Amino acid sequence: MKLFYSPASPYARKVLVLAHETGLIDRITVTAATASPTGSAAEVAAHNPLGKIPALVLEDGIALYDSRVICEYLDGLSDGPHLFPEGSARWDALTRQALADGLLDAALLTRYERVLRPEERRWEAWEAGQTGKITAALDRFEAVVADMPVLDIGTIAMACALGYLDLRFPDLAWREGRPALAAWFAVVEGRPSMAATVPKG
Ligand code: GSH
Repeated sequence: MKLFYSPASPYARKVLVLAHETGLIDRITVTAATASPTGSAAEVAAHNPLGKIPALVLEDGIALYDSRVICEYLDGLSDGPHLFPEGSARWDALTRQALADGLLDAALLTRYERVLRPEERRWEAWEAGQTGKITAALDRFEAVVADMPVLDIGTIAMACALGYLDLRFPDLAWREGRPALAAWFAVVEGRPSMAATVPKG
């Protein structure tokens, strides 16, 4: 299986962390590719019409996207631990994944606004709105972190989201006022799956 990814992409990191945790990492060949709202690598667009990464191309040429679909597919292949729980725990895990991905969507939109949009066209209220979504998601995580399972797709998504904030938004100082979340992340980022996928770029 071939994974189009970028070393800075938190969504691609989710896939890689899950692949490490389920023992599937050796079955995946990673290919670095660029993706941007203003133009993505042709090879990415050839597999994902949205031009976004991650995209996973299977042995038979079928492409899977987005990160949620890829993670669930890989989890289904796993003979070891399963990170998409069954029963009522499933909806809790999927909702935490949605919250973490939503935090990331707001962070990515802010990043694109800061880096790609010409300065004279930037809209402060719009960036403030995205930052509000990020901080509201962080506050919710602070409130629920003590009751979370050690590892499921929701906690992986959260860990990747926090790692992305450290990479791109140190100015946000997300640990301030969120001691439980900070302590949780300090432990999680020490897992071999997280240490092997520290974002760069
Ligand atoms: N919902 C998607 C997922 O979970 O995979 C989001 C993927 C995404 O936005 N990836 C970014 C991207 O490809 C890179 S981190 N951006 C290019 C674009 O927005 O066109």
